[in-house]
Amino acid sequence: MLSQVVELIENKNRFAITTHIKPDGDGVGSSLGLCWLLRSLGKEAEVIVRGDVPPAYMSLPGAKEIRDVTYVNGRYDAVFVIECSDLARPGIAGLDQQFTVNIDHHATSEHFGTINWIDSTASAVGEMIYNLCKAIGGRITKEIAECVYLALVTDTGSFHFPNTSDRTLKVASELIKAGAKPERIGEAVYSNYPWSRIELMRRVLDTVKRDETGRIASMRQTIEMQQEAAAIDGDNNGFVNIPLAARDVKAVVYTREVGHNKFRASLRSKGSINVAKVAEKFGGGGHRNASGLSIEGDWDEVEAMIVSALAEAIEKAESSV
Ligand SMILES: [Mn+2]
Repeated sequence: MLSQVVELIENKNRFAITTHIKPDGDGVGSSLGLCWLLRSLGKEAEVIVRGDVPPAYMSLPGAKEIRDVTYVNGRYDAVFVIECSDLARPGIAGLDQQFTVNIDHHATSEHFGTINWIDSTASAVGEMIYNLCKAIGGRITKEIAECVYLALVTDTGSFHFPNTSDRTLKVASELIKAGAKPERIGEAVYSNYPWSRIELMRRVLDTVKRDETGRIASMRQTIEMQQEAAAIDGDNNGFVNIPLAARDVKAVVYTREVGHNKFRASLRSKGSINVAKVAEKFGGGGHRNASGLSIEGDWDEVEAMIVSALAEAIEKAESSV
């Protein structure tokens, strides 16, 4: 919990921060925000991530110093693990030998850390980093503000997803006061993609279809499409939300081929339709309106199973109104 994290930071000096592989805006923004907070408190801190950081987040202060590592190769008093469901998600060997601090806002997170601070009421881990800064008596520097603001913007869909609360906007307001520039960060995130994103989008959207009710949309991404588009990690960020823009569409499943008969699926929904529950049926997890899972099998069958689970979730939501 928060008090344990505060006590740890007050008593120790050398920290590393990591997040999941293929990090999103909350993963990168929160990790860097925490890094700047620790440094502002006179501590040694660095961010270590397996693989590349998406270009959309490279303009953040400190992003260029993020180290790409495959194993924990420094000596730390503790390693913060941001937004990971388990200790394998960062893809970094040796984390199990470290004193780890699990910080997450997903209720489904395993309590894998030596310390676990889970706040499922937070819109983003970024909001938790802000709370940590306040709890420890730190000052929101311009660097912290920019990193945490990006985390909030990306995890709340620019402040319109249902996780957006009055607290989220209050925090965002404080971050702007501390120097975060919404226009600059918005442009860096949303108007800064390589052309390969557009090429990939064209191919993925070509597969979009609806079930017979017209309320569930599905679309696919093959490995071949990625190659044809010369896509890089993060190029497909947010694709899953595109079909939700249609009035009648209540839920979306977006499956990506990751190997032979192996898929990663993202689920999205509107209103009270709970796709976290749907993902859990298949061993995944997430939030009510945004979740994900991994699955193996014949693509058509796998997709049909998920679509029928989504249909059940829609019925359930409607019958409880
Ligand atoms: Mn998040």
